[in-house]
Amino acid sequence: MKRWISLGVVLVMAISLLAGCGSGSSAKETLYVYNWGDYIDESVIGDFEKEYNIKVVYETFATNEDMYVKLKQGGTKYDVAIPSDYMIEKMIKENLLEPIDLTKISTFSNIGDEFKNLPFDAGNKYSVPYLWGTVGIIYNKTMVSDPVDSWNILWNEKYKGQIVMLDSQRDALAVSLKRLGYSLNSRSAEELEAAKAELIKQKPLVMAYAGDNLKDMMISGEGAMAVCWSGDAMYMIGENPDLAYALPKEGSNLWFDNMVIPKGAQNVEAAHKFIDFMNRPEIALKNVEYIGYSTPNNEAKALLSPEVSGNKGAYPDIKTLDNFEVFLDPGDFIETYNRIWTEVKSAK
Ligand code: N2P
Repeated sequence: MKRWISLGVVLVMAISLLAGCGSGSSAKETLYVYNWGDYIDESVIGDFEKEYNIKVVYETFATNEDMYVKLKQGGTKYDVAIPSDYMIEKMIKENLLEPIDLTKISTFSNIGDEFKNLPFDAGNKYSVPYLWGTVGIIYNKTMVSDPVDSWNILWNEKYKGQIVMLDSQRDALAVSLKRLGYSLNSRSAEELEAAKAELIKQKPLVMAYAGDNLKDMMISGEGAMAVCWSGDAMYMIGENPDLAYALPKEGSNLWFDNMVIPKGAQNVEAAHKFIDFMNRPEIALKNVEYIGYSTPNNEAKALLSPEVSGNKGAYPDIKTLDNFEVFLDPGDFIETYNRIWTEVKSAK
């Protein structure tokens, strides 16, 4: 009797071992995705994994510059990344991207014309639109008594210790350049020096240079105003109705974040599937309803509540954004931007 039982145990063990081997040998396909922090509804990743039986390894970055350094130094295996306009322009020039086969992106037709074929990637040879927006000022109506219509308010002594700046090189310098009446794509060392001097002068008023954590500072009522991206503003207003979003009259940045396939990607096939999937109307809709950012996807936008799609903060008419500029890759002049930014950040 005992012998039969132990034989049975051995058999069961052998079968489960074999079954284990079976699933082990058909190792699941993997897709490596590199995106901004707080920039996706993670349930969408689960939906993709389930439908395609592909495991997604998802990692995040805080700025375009962080992402670039990581990809440039090599040794990464990202299949999809989501940089902004000027960084895509730079990466194309430096041969850091794989071409995208648009015949595999059937959902590309859902994208609005104003988001296709933009100068940083004419013909969308290397990138497919993901989200877009502006840079502006989020402020707390109960804490700010002055009108918020100019970048100047970020230099107002009255709000000392309650002003939050965006910890992002191009964005912070853009605020200072536009305030002085310069282009945010300036290639003048003098203009950048002037922008730097103003940011250093402003530092005693600044509560923090922050990234994704600025949302908490504003929602909690700790900060009176912050420079932020429009989608984050929509999210914050949803969490705290005392907040409002303003676009300064001096103009600002209009940006486009697109999905790309970095050179050296191991799973270009799955990358195409993911890019295609993200632009399905119901997926794009689920994603933007969760994060608050603006979709370039006409089909998804049509499914949004009129309250959201008609919100001028999230969906301004691009043609009316007069003094707005899209960032351009500064080429070699980037060294001046880098130096100026380091000097701003290290100034006491
Ligand atoms: C979200 C990052 C938004 C990127 N945390 C703006 N280009």
